[in-house]
Amino acid sequence: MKDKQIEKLIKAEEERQEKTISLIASENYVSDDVLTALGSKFTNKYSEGYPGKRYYKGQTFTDEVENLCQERALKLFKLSPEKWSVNVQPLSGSPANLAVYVALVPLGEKVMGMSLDHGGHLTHGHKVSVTGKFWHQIPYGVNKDTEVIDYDEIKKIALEEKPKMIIAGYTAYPRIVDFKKFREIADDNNAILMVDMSHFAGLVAGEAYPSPFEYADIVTTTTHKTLRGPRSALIFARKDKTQTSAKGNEVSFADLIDKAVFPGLQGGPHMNQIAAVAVALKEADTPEFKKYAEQVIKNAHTLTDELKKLGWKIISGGTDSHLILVDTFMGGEGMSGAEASDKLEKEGIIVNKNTIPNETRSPMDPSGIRLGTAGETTRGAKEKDMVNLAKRIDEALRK
Ligand code: DSN
Repeated sequence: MKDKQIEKLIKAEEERQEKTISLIASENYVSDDVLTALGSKFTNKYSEGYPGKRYYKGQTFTDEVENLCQERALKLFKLSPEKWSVNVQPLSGSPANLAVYVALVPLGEKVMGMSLDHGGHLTHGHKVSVTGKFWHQIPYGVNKDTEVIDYDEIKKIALEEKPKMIIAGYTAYPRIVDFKKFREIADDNNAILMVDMSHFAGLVAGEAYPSPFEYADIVTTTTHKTLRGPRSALIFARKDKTQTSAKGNEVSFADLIDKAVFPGLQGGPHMNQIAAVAVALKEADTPEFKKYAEQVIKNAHTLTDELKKLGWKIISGGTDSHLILVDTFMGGEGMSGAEASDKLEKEGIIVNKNTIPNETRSPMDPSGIRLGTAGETTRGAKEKDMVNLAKRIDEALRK
């Protein structure tokens, strides 16, 4: 590179990644092919619109790449193009979720999402996010004692509040979500069911975690977590679902979402990113990826068990996914999540501090840390490595 300053920083970051262990549950390591597509000359091209309906000329190959990305996304999640559409243009997870709200939920209406400290995402209606400013969040959480979702409680809240949309799928919830129960609750209240599968999309692709598609109206996902693609997002919509427009016409959710993404919220899609997503979707549609997804969960189980043996409190008592939430504060006997993540970084283990259910501290200095096994599994880690890793984590935290 001619720009030596940036070249140096790229090299330094590469070295940092090589020398450290990332247990950040939302991170992963992409293939060289994904990087090649990301760094390709598709980045030079403006393509506002959708395949066959662009505003600028010169779209022969952008159309092909976007169509291919859509086909691969539907195929990976076993969806029929007659029944489902997918928008591959959202720049990342937050804009994808925002586009769904813009498309389907009138301003000021109620959206029911898990509260942040229980594992929900900011864009599920938290007050600091635009989704909580323009829409009214009805929060739900996990049971105080079991720390898992209490479906009866959600049913009760939904009946009282009658939200327009219910959101399932979280950013710091380690357990399997019962999408069927969410469907029943949504049906009882005539609500739209949106599943944000960002964290576990790769596990769904690898058939290691239940698929939400049988039950959801809308599924959003980022592509860079367990799915192991570049930073981007997808919005899937059931084609038979419609809403009545102001003019009295029935408009499909899919059309409303396409319009919300472009021209509602975004301009030209990042075609290099879409090409890279297409590469990752093909990589995820292989027997190797299925083995990978299974190993991610095996590793998470081993890491959880070993940490428990070493005396650490695991929220909900375990995990069914790649994600583990550790209560490091333990009611004052331990340390805050900020202190824990600092101690681990000194030993080359990168994690994020995280709130825990019924948090008593602040999000900047919460009671826990969140761990994930997606990245280390990509690097080839197996159960025995998790046993060693748990020991390293324990030693670092007790220093
Ligand atoms: N930052 C992502 C995560 O860590 O889960 C979500 O936006």
